[in-house]
Parts: sequence; C-alpha cells; structure tokens
Amino acid sequence: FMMHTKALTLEYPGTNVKRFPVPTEFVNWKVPFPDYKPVDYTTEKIIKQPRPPWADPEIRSGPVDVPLKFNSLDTAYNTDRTSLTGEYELVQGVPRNPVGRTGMVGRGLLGRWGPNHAADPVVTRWKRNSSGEKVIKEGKPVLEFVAIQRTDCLEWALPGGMVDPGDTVTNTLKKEFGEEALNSLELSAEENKSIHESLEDLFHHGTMVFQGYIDDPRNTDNSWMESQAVNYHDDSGKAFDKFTLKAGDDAKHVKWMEVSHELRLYANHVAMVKEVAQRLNAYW
Ligand code: RP5
Ligand code: MG
Ligand code: MG
Repeated sequence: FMMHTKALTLEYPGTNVKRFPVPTEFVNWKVPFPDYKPVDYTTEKIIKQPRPPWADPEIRSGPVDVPLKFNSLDTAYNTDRTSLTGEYELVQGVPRNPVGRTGMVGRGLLGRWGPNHAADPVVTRWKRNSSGEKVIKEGKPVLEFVAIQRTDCLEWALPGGMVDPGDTVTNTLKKEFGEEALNSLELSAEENKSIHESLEDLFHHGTMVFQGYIDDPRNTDNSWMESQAVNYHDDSGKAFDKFTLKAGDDAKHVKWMEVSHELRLYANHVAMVKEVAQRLNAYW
C-alpha cells in the first residue's frame, strides 16, 4: 500500500504555484472527485528550447518527433521508463501517478513524464564516544548516517540524485555521494582520482534497503520520483576516516547525523534510514 503526503503540500516547491487541494480521502483515483480541477504547471526550464537532455518534450499538444515508449526501456531517450511500482496507466497518452491525485498536472519541476529515477546512498557508521567505544541507548548501538541539507528547500536529506540519461543506478549512488557530500565537483583531478578509488572500495558492498515510489514534494499527477536506496555500512569506522565531508553541488551542508525516531527528513527518506537501523539492529 502506498500513500503520499508531501506530494500534496499546497505550495509547490520553489515556485508561487499552488496545488489544487486534495483531501486525503480523494487521493485514490478510484474515489470519484467530480470537482477535481488540478493546476497545470511545468517549469519554463524544461519547456524552453533547446531542451535539457534530462527533459522530455511536451506530449499533450500533438504527436512528437520521437514518440516516448512508456513502461519500457526507451533507448531513443536513453531512459528507463519502467516503474518500480509495476505497470502504470496511461490516460489520453499521459502517465498517471500510481499512488493517486496530487492537485497538479503537467510535470512541475520534473523532466520526465512518468517515473523519474533517482538513487539514494545511505552511508552509515556506529556513533562512538571520545574513547572510541560505541554509544549505546536502550541496549542498542546508535547509528550515524551522512545527511545533506538541500539548497532547494533547506530540508535535511540523503545525498541522492537523479539517474542521468544513459547512466546506471550503481554509478549514480557513487557520483551523487561524491558531489553532494565530498564536493567532488570542486576538487582537483588528482584528489578526485584518490576519492574515486576509495569510494570504489566502500561502495562495493551495498545492501538495497528501498526501491519504489518516493513521496517527493515535486510529484504531479503525471510525473513522479522513484528511487533505489542502498546502505553502505562502515562497521569499523575506519573507512570513512579517509574522507572529509564537504557539501557540494545541490547540498548546502553535510554532516554525520544521529539515527533515531526523532529524524525529520526530505520526502520519505526517514523510512529508508529506519529500514537500515532495523537491519543493523541499531537504536531507533
Ligand atoms: C528524492 O529526490 C530522491 O529520493 C533523491 O534523494 C532526490 C533526487 O533529486 P535531486 O536531489 O537531484 O533534486 O526524491
Ligand atoms: Mg546531485
Ligand atoms: Mg540531490
């Protein structure tokens, strides 16, 4: 069962646009909502020509040069249009959000019609005191994970990012962690090489902790975020000593954040971190 709440936030992020209010009982498409008048919004950034490579053409105004292949790998656009939630419906040729109504049609800030794929690294270590012993709460060791503060909304989040056209999820996990938590974009070629090698090691053994629909505030009735979250756990605490966390790209700050039930994070990132805590039998 899937539900969204953050995708119903009336103020559409980073704009003055307001969603049409959808009371929770009307989210489900199966519930008739005759008064539903969703606002139609797609950011200028993806409509203006030339289009960025991560953005699709407008498909509601007539046939396009290269038709989009929904529910399949679309090689013409170098993008995966399959959904982790299963096959999605098309209504008048346009994908329909598998969870339900959002109060907005069009793509909002998202580039793709249908699923927009992202990847979220959950990098963890045990919290230790000054003598190097694990910190214990209620009989369980306390975890820490690498969190970034997003520049777009100032909310704390996992250092995740969109899968670029033609790129893989595995590579995106490393790339986004490097860019957002290590500021790799502003390091010298040499520094990057050494970071890349260490990351290669660390990111070798990951555990998939979540795959599916993301309750992202940018979602619309026709475009939505999906992600795969992978946990990389540094049990000895030695591997990450090599790195200096430094925020970069779309991150304003970065830090090791303590894991507990009090976490408040972007989208449904709390659920991903909670899953990691449970798997590692850590304090929550
Ligand atoms: C969320 O947005 C995903 O879980 C991921 O963390 C992020 C990807 O978008 P950008 O960070 O590139 O904006 O839905
Ligand atoms: Mg990024
Ligand atoms: Mg990001």
